[in-house]
Amino acid sequence: MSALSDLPLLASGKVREIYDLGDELLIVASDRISTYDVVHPTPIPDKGAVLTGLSTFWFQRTEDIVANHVVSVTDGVPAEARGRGMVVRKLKMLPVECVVRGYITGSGWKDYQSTGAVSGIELPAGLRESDRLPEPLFTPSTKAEVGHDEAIDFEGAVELIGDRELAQRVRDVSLALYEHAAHHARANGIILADTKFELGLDADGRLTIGDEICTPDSSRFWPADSYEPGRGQPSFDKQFVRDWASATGWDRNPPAPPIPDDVVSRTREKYVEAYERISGEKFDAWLSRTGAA
Ligand code: Q0Z
Repeated sequence: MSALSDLPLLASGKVREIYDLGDELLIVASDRISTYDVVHPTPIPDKGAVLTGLSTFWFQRTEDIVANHVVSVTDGVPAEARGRGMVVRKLKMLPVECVVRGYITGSGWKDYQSTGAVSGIELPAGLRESDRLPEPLFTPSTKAEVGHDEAIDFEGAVELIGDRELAQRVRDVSLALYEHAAHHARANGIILADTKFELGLDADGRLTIGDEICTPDSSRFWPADSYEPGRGQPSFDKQFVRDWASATGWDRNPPAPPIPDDVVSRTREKYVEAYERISGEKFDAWLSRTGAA
């Protein structure tokens, strides 16, 4: 039994850690939450387990589309990370973020307003903020070490990947993953507006999806029942925190304020609801299955 604190930390993100297990890696999703790109000092209990449970659900459901990096969510996961931890195979990650957009929002909406195009793809005139796109778009970006990723077009992805046929497979796999997940989420009352995948090559050179897949941290989840184009949409998971944080007058610069108990509790419920709507099983079943509770 290894304790997390004894493992070599390979990388630390705003809300996750990766540890080196030798031949494999351990990814641990924390309960930390960010709004406006800044992490709050208050955790959301079970957020990490919800995200890992959702990734596990999607990885299983998309094995026919592309291989994934999952080894185990039980064996090899230290007790303190159960439910939040995933043992994965080491991949050689491709140097592009594989973004797919089904709706026009965020930086895609900004780019459309200034140029009429997103990722070099011309779009029809007259789209409103949050409109569903005529078809989902592959809109890759660079992987910035610090700061924000930079949007590129498909030719930019071909150059970075260095192999046109591989870049085409990356685009086709990304679109197929999004179409699958967005259809399933929509049937369960959640609009998956956009999402970001990280693909790599395994030891045999096989295209493989790593990292996380279609979680609320790598995607925009919108409640379908309040969807209304022509404005920004509320976040399924983070809206209570955003509304509360805005109302405090916080200027969105670090440090983020501590989150009050009632906002923490309502936000936790939204994450659990997202897990249950999408997976079709009680969140407690995930915690039991992984030995977390
Ligand atoms: C993913 C990241 C995180 C910080 C490296 N299977 C893999 N093989 C090789 N590398 C990665 C993976 Cl998942 C890998 N990241 C992103 C994740 C914390 C950065 F949890 N970095």
